[in-house]
Amino acid sequence: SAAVNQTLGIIGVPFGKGQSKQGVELAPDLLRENKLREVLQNGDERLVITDYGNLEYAVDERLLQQQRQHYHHIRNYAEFMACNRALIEQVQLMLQKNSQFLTIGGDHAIGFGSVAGHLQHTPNLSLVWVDAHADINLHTTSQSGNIHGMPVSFLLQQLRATWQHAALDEIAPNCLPKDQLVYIGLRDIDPYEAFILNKFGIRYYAMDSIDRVGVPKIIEMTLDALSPQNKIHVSFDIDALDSNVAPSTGTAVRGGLTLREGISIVEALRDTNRVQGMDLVEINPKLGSESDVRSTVESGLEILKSMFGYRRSGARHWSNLDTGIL
Ligand code: B3U
Ligand code: MN
Ligand code: MN
Repeated sequence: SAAVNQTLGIIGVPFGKGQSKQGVELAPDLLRENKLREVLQNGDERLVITDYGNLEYAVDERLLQQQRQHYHHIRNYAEFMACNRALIEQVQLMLQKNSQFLTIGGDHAIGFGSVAGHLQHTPNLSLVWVDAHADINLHTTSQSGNIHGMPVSFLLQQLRATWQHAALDEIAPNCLPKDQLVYIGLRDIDPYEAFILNKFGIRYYAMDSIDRVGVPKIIEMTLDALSPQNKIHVSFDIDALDSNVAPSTGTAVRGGLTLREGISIVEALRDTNRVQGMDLVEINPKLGSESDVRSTVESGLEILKSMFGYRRSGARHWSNLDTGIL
């Protein structure tokens, strides 16, 4: 049979404590039940998929103490850290054995551990954060106290100092330079987040710039901004998509990406052959009607299959076919 040239590790992270709505923790198993593996495989035997199941973690006294002493004003700090600490290890394990990995949330709080684990394996990393939200609050700026609105602040050199009691230098010494981050799809930015984005000159393409210049130009500018030698991590929040194609999510926002725009973004990034890690987060099957859940899951699977296998322009795996019939 054909030579293997792509290996993909999958980890489910059923973590929902970064926000307050029940249900996000069900998404990894729901995607599996909806044929995640078959969709990604897409008949191409050169892709070898290993599913590592769902992440487990344990909270310890040290984290509870950090929470009590320094972070009691935000919700579930200790659980957040325990989960992400485990994810940082898991991602490195997956990258030792696979050419790519996929992290399925859960809420976007796990974006910290997924990207941080990636950075520990591959220090020269760029991050594309596709989201309606910037998720860059500090514990001192968050209005909601929800940690899924803060993961990016744990990743950036210039912001992690605000988490000085979190021992980040122990669990994730490598961090992301601010010029290697690009946001796409933003349309619900808190005032203090806007201040942070502008103060540090972080590149972000909100929906208005996508409307003005279109997705191809946005991708061109994104890739121009990122180091061409770097591997890429794509953290995809399902709420980046318009709520008409992804209604079952905790903070749906209208006026988002069409499914085709979402697919175009993912295809263009994947065509760089530099995407080494991806997250898909914030699908919540407890929100909306049965048909809302179905369309949200289907949209999520379309996004994933465009990253890992399927091409709208036709099969890429002719080498698997019996071409002798012609
Ligand atoms: N920026 C707000 C809202 C929010 C962030 N991420 C989501 N919602 N999904 C916050 O709570 O920090
Ligand atoms: Mn998010
Ligand atoms: Mn979001």
